[in-house]
Amino acid sequence: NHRQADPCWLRYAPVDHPERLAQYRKWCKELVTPANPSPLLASAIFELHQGIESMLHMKPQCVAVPAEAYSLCLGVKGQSALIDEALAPLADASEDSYVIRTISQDGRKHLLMAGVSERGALCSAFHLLRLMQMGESMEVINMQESPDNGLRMINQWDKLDGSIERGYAGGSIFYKNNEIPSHLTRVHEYARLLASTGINAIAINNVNVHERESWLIKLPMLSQVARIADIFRNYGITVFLSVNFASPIVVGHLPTADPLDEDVIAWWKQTAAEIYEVVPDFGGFLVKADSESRPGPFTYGRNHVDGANMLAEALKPYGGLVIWRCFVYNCFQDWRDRTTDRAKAAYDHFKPLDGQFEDNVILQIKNGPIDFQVQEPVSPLFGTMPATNQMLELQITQEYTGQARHVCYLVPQWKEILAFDTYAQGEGSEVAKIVSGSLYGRKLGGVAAVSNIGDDRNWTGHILAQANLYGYGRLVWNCNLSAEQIAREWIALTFGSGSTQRTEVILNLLMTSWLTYEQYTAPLGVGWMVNPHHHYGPNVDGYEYSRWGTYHFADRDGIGVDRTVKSGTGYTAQYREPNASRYESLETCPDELLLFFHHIPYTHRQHSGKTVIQHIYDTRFAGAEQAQQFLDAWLTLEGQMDEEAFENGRSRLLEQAEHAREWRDQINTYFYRKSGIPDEQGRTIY
Ligand code: GCW
Repeated sequence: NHRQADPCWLRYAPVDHPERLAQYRKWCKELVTPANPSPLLASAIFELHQGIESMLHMKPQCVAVPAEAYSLCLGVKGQSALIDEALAPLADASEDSYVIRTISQDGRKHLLMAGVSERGALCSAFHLLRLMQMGESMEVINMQESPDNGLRMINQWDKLDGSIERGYAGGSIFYKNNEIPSHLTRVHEYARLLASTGINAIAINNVNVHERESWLIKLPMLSQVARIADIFRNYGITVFLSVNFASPIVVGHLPTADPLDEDVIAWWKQTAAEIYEVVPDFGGFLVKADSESRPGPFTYGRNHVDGANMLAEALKPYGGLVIWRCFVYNCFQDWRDRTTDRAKAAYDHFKPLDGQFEDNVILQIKNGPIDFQVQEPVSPLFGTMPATNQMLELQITQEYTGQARHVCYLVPQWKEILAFDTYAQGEGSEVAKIVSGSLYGRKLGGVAAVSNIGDDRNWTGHILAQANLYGYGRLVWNCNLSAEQIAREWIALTFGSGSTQRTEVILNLLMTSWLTYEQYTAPLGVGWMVNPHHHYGPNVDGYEYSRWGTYHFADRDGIGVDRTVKSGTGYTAQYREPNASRYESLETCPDELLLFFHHIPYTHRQHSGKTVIQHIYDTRFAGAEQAQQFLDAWLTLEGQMDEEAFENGRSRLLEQAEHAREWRDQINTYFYRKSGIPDEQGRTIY
């Protein structure tokens, strides 16, 4: 794939508004920077040059001392009195904070982009370029920015053979044929894209670490990892590796990986020392252990604390972190067993361990108790471990939400998750405050998400899926941005800020897409109903008699999973009040999660007044209809964007519209056959 990759939201389209153009040109004649910029600052300077040249068709003069009446001025704390004064309000703020300010001095005007750290400065440069692309005035600016989350991380599920687990946009940009390729142009472009949204960490291999990937932590593979780390470092992004807990056996040829074994402990310490020789600012390990048949401490009768702390001690001298995933459950369940509830697993495993983890361990918790479904409650583990660092894990790649073939803008879902009140410290204990660390005053925390990019020219397969990658970075930097605000930014940066019709069509499509997807797929929070393995397309009983613990229990009378204390698995008790009672009672359980928490007759009336069966029919029809409207609306945009983008959207929305009808009919027919209850409106159910 030698064609140039899509620049996505870093298009830097020429400014065509004459007044804005004149104003921007006035400011951008001169760029004041330190004389010998570090590589990271050099990235910021390069980016400013590239952006200005492309948007304004002029080359800024790079100088150390301002000479013009107007100048841009990029710098870092400690560089000059001017910059330090501008940064004064950020004295206690995070390293990544920055200000953008216009100031007058000695009869000259400066537009300062100043970071507490170099990374902050880079973020400020990207911010200014974003303002220009959005057509904002540069005349008077006075803003300061601090990220809400310390770690703003991306997880790649890329494998050394070049494939990507749950990847829907081509092959890996990191690996090909079991090697790290000699040309890493796409990785460089990716670093720019991520840095521009505020991302500061990345784990570059799949959490399922098999034989080959286990060797990434050792030379000679490690020196290849270092090449990737070099690229990301220049964009302020720290590289992590996913590790195989059984590495001492697989790589070290020891007879055991027991975390309390002396030789194992020494092996990891030695390995950490070697890693930091080669990658001095290495971020640390991401670990999937004792999960879905991956090795872990359980094999040796040890627990997660033993496993995580052993690794944490090895990394501690170098400032490295252990990010330990909580996606731990019994994946060999017997469907006949109605007492085991997969939703309860993470809480049951980890809650009792609160306070025992080293302070450089962070627990990474998936947003929901099951697995990135289109609708599920927030994991009750958030906030229940006040003495443990916690991080939220989201999935940008749309494993269960249309796999980049359907449009599903996920920022609204992520907003709901972050805003969920756990009541951990009384009202106002939202997930956002738990994972940022602010609720319990913890230094480490943040958000990680599974990436949706591959080597497709447009990165994400579906052009509209770029909005999810962009939106993720923006949202975890600032959780208060609205989903609409982020969508509007993305649209302006990607398609241009003109044409309100184009903007409104795309905005409406994005903003309604999550609900639409939910409407024609699995109803009311029950989840799954997908084809096993690849998870694409309808299959109502696909997982019903499997070992994965993901059942809907539909019979002729009703459907849903009884997770109440009163008569079910007791899962609702894992929530604090008032959430526990709200979910426990049919009267107060929110409609959209009804079948996640309750097994109910088809004739049960929801709060909306509709019976469950009629709701299923109505929403399946509405969702499929809406998917068709997405396509119709997109077709009105022909000629309003480049041919390739238009065609990409057209063909994918066409598939979505067809496929939504397939979902509609399979779900409706299934429930009609089960219940025997006809549609009140007499529409065709096969
Ligand atoms: O959602 C499931 C996926 C697996 C994935 C696993 C996990 C990386 O189907 O492909 O493995 O979750 O998160 O570990």
